[in-house]
Amino acid sequence: MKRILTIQDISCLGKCSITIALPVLSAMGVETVILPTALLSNHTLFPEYTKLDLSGQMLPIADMWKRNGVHFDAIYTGYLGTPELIDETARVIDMFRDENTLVFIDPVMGDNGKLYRGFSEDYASRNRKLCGTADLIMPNITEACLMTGAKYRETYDESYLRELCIRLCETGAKMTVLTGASLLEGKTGVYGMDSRTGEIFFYQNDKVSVSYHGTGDLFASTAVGAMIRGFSVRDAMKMAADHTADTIRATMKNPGNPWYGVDFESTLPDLIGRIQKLENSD
Ligand code: PXL
Repeated sequence: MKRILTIQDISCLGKCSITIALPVLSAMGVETVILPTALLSNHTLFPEYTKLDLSGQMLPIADMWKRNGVHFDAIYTGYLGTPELIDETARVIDMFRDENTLVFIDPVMGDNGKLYRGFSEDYASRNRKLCGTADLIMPNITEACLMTGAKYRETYDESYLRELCIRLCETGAKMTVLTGASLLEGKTGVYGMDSRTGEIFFYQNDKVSVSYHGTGDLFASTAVGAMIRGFSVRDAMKMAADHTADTIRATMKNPGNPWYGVDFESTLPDLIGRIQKLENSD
């Protein structure tokens, strides 16, 4: 079984980061080791939250793993918390990376043209540096603009997405996948570029009109899980986009209306089915 290390915060309430990555990756048949960067009472879209910075723990934990001879097939990072935590994360990646370790970075820091609460421009520039070390990065359009200095647009055409990808490839990341990228009215999906070949790829599905917190984390976890299970980047992105859209639709049916997160639990069986179906078609 492949082993992945995911480095993100733990938000105790409000499904996101590790509380999505761990169950999703486990369900996909990947051994998932966690390194929490911070412990929050709840995610930062609630009116208030507590936050304990765990930077003092990260290197002692990583050192202990090193002493115990652990190897990771992949490292996947998401919301980290502070510029210093980004630097600590970079150090942990350096400690464990070898030629067989894939590094996936989701530079979680904003949406709808704005940084999330608690982040400054410094956070964006450190994230840009971290992205430069990745095999694959998965920013949304807001995060892409924050890291490249490009102007954020609500409406755009394909040349805008292509330009963003070119600028993101300039960070040094081997592959860039823009999430929440729309090529047609009523559609959304991914638009990516391989920096080594300049090859473009995209996938679009129907846009669901509501937005829930944590969908970016569900998308990234699913895409990473599929790639680790051996699917091509294209197949992994398609699976993640379809699965995320289905999960949003399932969440809409919940009469409890969980504004603080998606009902990813209800679609885990479908996700396992997707993995098995693609595996059987090989
Ligand atoms: O889903 C991204 C995310 C992760 N972790 C925390 C957050 C957010 C987005 O707001 O606040 C703590």
